[in-house]
Amino acid sequence: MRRARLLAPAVAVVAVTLVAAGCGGARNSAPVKTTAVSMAKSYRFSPTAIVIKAGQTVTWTNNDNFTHTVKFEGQDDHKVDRGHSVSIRFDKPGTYHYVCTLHSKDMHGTVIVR
Ligand SMILES: [Cu+2]
Repeated sequence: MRRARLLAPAVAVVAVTLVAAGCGGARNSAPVKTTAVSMAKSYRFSPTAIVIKAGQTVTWTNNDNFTHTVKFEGQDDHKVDRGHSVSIRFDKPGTYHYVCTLHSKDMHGTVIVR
């Protein structure tokens, strides 16, 4: 049923490394309560920071004309072509940072799991 669940145990590992990385995701805008993230134009994830509940699945959809990726530390890089999406389930509370490896300088985001 939930294929993305397979990723959950590995995603949980990210939390350990993120603690060491500190809270670099802090920005002016507060995290948005949603499970839908768009890869929009201007090379950014929108919203940049989201907050969800443990057990929820986040879906990234590429609404841009270019291919982007979703890569959490210690995880596989999920390539998302234009018009496609990827879903990842988060079972453990924590703060998870991710990047688009193709545009890692500009495209990064945060998933806060409560
Ligand atoms: Cu990108």
